[in-house]
Amino acid sequence: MAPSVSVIAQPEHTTIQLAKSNANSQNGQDVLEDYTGNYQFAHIEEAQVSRAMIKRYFNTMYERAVSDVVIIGAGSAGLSCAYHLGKTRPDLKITIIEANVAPGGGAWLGGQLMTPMVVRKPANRFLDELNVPYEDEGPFVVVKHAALFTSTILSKVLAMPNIVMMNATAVEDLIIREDFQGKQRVAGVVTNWTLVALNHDTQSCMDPNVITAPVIVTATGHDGPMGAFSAKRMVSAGLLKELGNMRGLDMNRSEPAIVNGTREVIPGLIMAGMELSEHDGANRMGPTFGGMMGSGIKAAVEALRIFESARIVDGKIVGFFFSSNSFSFSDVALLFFVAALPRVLCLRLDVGIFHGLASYSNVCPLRAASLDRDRRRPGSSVTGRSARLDQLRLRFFHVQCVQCPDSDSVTIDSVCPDL
Ligand code: AHZ
Repeated sequence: MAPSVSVIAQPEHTTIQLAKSNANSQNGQDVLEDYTGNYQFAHIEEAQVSRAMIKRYFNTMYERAVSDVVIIGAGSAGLSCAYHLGKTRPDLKITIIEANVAPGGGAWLGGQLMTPMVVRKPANRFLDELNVPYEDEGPFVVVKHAALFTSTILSKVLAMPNIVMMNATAVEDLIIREDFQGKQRVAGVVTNWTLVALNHDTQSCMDPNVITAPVIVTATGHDGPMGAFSAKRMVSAGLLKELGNMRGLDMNRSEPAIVNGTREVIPGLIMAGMELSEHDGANRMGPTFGGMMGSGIKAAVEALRIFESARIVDGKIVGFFFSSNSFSFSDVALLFFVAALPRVLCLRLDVGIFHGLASYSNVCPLRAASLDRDRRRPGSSVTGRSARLDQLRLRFFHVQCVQCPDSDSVTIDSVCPDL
């Protein structure tokens, strides 16, 4: 139980009390913001500090053991993804895992340790959204210090109630298992304190922790001591034949290639930022950051697409709904063909009926229910107007054999059992 604290009246409109105070020092609990040598803090027990951190941190770990989205890496791509996703879907539990003590990746500086950050248009719109000022140079803009972008986006991301970040924590492995369709799916991350992860060669086995999530965004940067982590793991797990390897610098090719190529590289795993250059064999862009912002936002858009189309139970995808976004053009073309097939066959049946041909087999497997029940029996026949109606209906029936002596009468020889 925290001891009660009495706050000595402070002057209005300022937190700084310059006048000498008459602090009540009976129980040592008085606080005073006085910069003339009498500044007094509330008394505290050391264990209170420990408990305040432990309770919150481990509650977070407990709650986030099943997350909605895990973002691996808090560089410019990972943070841009977190911002867009967290803002668009405040209901999603988004957990960022960052191996370094300081989040931000390489975005604390521009190029060659210089501070200004160059962002090509139209990615300056993201800076507008974040309220990060810049100088306009025509095709690109310049933020006076890269840290202004990174500290701003970090503060906005961390202020979102649905986002938590665990830094000094490394993703050591991926959870890869069969999904409800029998396909290999990335279903979570395997984590450890980074200092532990860096010492597996010096200590005996130090087992990790896990976080499951239906969607993982990996944005671990290009190859380095930790970088391109998931791309490399895909290779060692046999899910990718080999790394494409980052190509030489070409700003004009690389930035659109990374943004447009940001995608779900294997079920459950969306890859963003420079990690994708290692996966795809794309060019690097060097010190221009619009591509990272665009790629992060595209990763968020891809994640949202999955959430719109998937049925998720306890952090696992158990099925998919139909959604216009979840189909490619070739999927739609295939569906159209499959849907049209029975009609094409039925057309043959109609033509056959009107030419008085004897019989057709297994023609139309659809819409059996629309045939009157008493006419679904073998041997039943109809003539006149009804026959014409039935001829139309028969386009959709699962009829094994139809006798058609003339265009005005239809006799059903036999009917499939499921009618
Ligand atoms: O610490 C890494 C960094 O903050 C973190 N990370 C890497 N492996 C991890 C792991 N677990 C947890 N196993 C991990 N975190 O991922 C972050 C990557 O940030 P980054 O700035 O290196 O990558 P980015 O893709 O966001 O931005 C790349 C910026 C570059 S590199 C480049 C060039 O070389 O040409 N140009 C630009 C703009």
